[in-house]
Parts: sequence; C-alpha cells; structure tokens
Amino acid sequence: FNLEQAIKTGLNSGQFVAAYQPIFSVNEQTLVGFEALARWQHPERGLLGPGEFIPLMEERGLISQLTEQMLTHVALQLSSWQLQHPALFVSLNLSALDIQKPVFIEKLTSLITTYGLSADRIVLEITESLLLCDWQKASPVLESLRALGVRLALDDFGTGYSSLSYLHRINADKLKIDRSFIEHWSRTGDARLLKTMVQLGINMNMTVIAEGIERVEELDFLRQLGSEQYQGFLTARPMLLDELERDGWLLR
Ligand code: G
Ligand code: G
Ligand code: MN
Ligand code: NA
Repeated sequence: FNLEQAIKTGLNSGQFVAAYQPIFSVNEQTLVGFEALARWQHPERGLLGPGEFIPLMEERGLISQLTEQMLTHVALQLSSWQLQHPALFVSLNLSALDIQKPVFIEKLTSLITTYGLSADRIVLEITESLLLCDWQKASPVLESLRALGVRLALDDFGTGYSSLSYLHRINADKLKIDRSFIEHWSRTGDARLLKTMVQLGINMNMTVIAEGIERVEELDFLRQLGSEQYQGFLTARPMLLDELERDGWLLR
C-alpha cells in the first residue's frame, strides 16, 4: 500500500469530501454556521480523518489541491443554502503551505464569482504557528483575503508559540478557544486562563468561539463568561452531507 499514490488517486477521483460540524450561538443555541473538516472516503479502508492524510499531503506538496477541493465543496454548499439559510457561514482550515504558496486565492476568487457568494460567509481558519514561520509572506496574503471580503478566524488560540502582538497583526474576526482550555477548567475547576482568553477576544472585538464543548456545565460556564458561539460533541459532531440532511440540521 503506497499512501502517496493512494492520496493522488483519491484527489483525482473525488474521494476527499467535507464533514460539517455545526456551530451554535451560546445564548439561543441556534445554528449559526459550520466548520468544514476534510474526510477521505477510501474505497477499501472506509472513512478516514485528517490525521491519516494531512501530514503526508503537507510533506509532498499536495495540500494545496485539498484546500482547493475543500473550497469547492464549501462554495457549492453555501450556494445551495443561500436562499433558505443566507446567514450561515462555513469555516475551513488552511495549512501553513497555503499561506506560503497561496494558489488557493485565485480559486477562491473564482468560486465567489461563479456562485455569486457573499464573501463574508466564508471563514478561513488559521493558526498562529502557521503565520509565524514567515510573516513577510503571510502579511500580503492576509491583505488579499481581507480585500476579497472573507473572514479570518484564529484557530487553536493559545496553544502555539504565539505572541499577543500577533492579534494586532492578524486582525482576525473570530477567536477560536482551543478545547484544551475548556477541558482544563472541567478537570480542575481552574478557570483563570479560559476566562482571560474569552475576555481577550471580547476586548479585541472578536467573535469568540469555544471549541470542544462536551458537557452542559461547560456550555453554562461559557455563557457566564460571555463567549458568543460554540461547537462540540455535546450538541453535534462533524457530519457528512447525507447525515446533515437526514437528521434535519438545516430545517431547524
Ligand atoms: O475532526 P477532525 O479530526 O476532523 O480534524 C482534525 C484536525 O485536522 C483539525 O485540527 C483541523 O484543523 C485539521 N483539518 C481538518 N480538515 C482540514 C482541511 O481541510 N485542511 C487542513 N489544512 N486541515 C484540516
Ligand atoms: O483544530 P481544529 O479546531 O480545526 O479541530 C477541530 C477538531 O475538533 C476536529 O477534529 C473535531 O472533530 C474536533 N472536535 C469538535 N468538537 C469536539 C468535542 O466536543 N470534543 C472533542 N474531543 N473533539 C471535538
Ligand atoms: Mn479548526
Ligand atoms: Na482548534
């Protein structure tokens, strides 16, 4: 079994799809959007998660193809939801190589035009470490994305080697609080960092999204802290399109 060859075949035959994890408002618990997460529908090995293919894709320079395919899936969905669910956003994850070699911007631009999408319904998730490697390169890329009108989310916040000054530079619209901070509070009752991070996002005028909510107590606590949105297994897991439709996620 040659993984690289199998990935190439998969990329050429539409085996990579998006799973969508619903994102909710903390106060009303209404659906506000989705995070699109890559899945590999392998003909023999079944449904595989990112851990099985993203590292090699990054290593062999194949990730830009995945990013373009994910953007295409997302654009198609946004366009099909446009009439009935115009306010929903979809976010997707970029990789460090996408920032260093931003071929995806051309694709993104043409998808927005082709489907007549509101660019602000597209959220690109970036991690601090992804920008850290080469700010000289990252900065103009973020500029072009801003000019396009798409939104930026800072993902896994607080887990990398970040400097707070990056918050100024990146000027993201959303702050995603990593699950480890919520889990730490759940496990130890120590809320100091979690509280501070939510407050930091609020003070920076960012939409704060808490990730990995698994318990009602966590959701209640986030409401107290003022986090605006959340995603987590408590309410919904990432789902393929057929499951999303079968379970009526778009009708609620
Ligand atoms: O649910 P989950 O196992 O899907 O995702 C694991 C990790 O893989 C997440 O941290 C996410 O950032 C990353 N990931 C998921 N989908 C994509 C994608 O399309 N592109 C990139 N670069 N990373 C992704
Ligand atoms: O790094 P990123 O934020 O892109 O990762 C999203 C990842 O978090 C996906 O792998 C998704 O399946 C996972 N995830 C989402 N909600 C939960 C949750 O409530 N608990 C756990 N353990 N993982 C979650
Ligand atoms: Mn993410
Ligand atoms: Na995250």
